[in-house]
Amino acid sequence: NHSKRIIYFLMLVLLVLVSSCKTSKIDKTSEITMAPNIVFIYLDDLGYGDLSSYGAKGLSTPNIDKLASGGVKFTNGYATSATCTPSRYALMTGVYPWRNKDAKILPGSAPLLIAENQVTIPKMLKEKGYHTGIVGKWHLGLGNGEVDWNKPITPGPNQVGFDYSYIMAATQDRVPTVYIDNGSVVGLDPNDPIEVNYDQNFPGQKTGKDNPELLTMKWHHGHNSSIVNGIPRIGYMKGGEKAKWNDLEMSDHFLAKAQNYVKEHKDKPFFLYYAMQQPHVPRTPNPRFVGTSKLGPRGDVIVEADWTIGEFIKTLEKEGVLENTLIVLTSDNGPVLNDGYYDKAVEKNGAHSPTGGLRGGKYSLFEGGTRVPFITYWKGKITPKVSDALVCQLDLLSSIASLVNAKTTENDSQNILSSFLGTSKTGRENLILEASTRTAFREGDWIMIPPYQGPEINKEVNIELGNSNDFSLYNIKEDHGQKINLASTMPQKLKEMIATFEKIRGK
Ligand code: NG6
Ligand code: CA
Repeated sequence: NHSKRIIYFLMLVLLVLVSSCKTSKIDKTSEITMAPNIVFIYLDDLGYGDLSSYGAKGLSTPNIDKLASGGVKFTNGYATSATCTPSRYALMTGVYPWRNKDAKILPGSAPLLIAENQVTIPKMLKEKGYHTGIVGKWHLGLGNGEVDWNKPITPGPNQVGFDYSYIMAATQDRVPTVYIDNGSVVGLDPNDPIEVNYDQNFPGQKTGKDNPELLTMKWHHGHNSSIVNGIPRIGYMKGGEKAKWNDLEMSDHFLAKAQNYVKEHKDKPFFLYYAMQQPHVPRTPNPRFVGTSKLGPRGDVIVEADWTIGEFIKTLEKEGVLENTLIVLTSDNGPVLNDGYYDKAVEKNGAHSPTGGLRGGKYSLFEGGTRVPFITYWKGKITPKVSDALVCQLDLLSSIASLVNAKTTENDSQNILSSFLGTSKTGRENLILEASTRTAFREGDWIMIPPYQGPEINKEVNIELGNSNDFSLYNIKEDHGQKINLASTMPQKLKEMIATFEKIRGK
């Protein structure tokens, strides 16, 4: 009897142990799958071929390559658009930017493009208990019209989902050339107020156009208004002397903010949108990085960005959150060599192909405009692989919603979480690509570009835009560089492509 009791007791203990073990396992996985930290590392104008893991020549990006080889490296990853503002709009909202007529490259004085009642990734994550932050380039407009840069600037990122924001308003080549911390210009002296104007100069202010003797970087086209740190910019700015950023320190500056953000928020799920400025113009590598590539400043700032990302990853590791963080690294649009300054990007390019052999580049409706490096990395969770799945930044909203179990109504943004995590080979079926409001259509291995009026080439930047009097049809699997137009030899395929495109896009 006594030994029977002991056996019963032991069995009970075993049962309790087994079941507690089981539940703790479930809890653990649900913890991991439900609320990982999410980090977007978003580069500016980084082309499909600009990383060594994507075939770059004359520069090396070991830190990003480590993410690529330890995560999913996509070969068919897209920004929605061939310029910045529309791509960022789509990334944040999951809405095709051509649905919003104002989603074009914005001046630094433009009003907020995202409606305050619109769904955004940070808003959706906030509802799930995340802390949300943005560090870096915003370029989605600020305020409701006239912005007074000397008062709290609102609405902005903090009104569309971000608990924390530390940003530059537009681009590195646009005024105001100041950092904005949760809506307030950093280091602003009230006795030296800032004024910004995109139409006319302020009396007596020097400009790149009239004062070439003051310039340390020469402008090639555009970029001849106010001079800041010897660099002529787009737009006019007056005052705010002490608040002006230091271009050479920008990468270190944003890095420190991103690192601090992780340190401060590591105990709770967080979402960080880390929007880097490289390799957009003006290319101003910190002196530590000058000459680190064979490509001049454009290559040097890519190396700088890579180092910076390495430091950031080290912080995630040191703070003990790397294994619970999903990292998405990609770029807002394709590459450009000369985007308005003489900086030797063209002369020193050598055998490097910034688009990785894709046709066109930034501003183009050809693939070089929108197909970009795209990497997802989640240590211990994502199995390394190269994926050919068709994925777009547009889909991050619905896919992340699915990851964190949030409600979303799928519209333009599709839930392709399994593709992003590398467990499915099929991404979306088709995608509308956009370049300066013109649109093209990809489905399967095919791309159709409708006829558009306008120059074939933007001569200033020397990029083919994708304008043509006739329809174009390419099989990009067999014809990586979109050289062979099959529109007239495959009329049935063309017809089908046009029909599906028009159904989505509207006539
Ligand atoms: C263009 C600028 C270009 C760049 C671009 C925006 C001129 C002539 N060109 O208007 O230099 O700033 O806007 O780039 O001003 S983006 O990546 O933010 O879309
Ligand atoms: Ca860009």
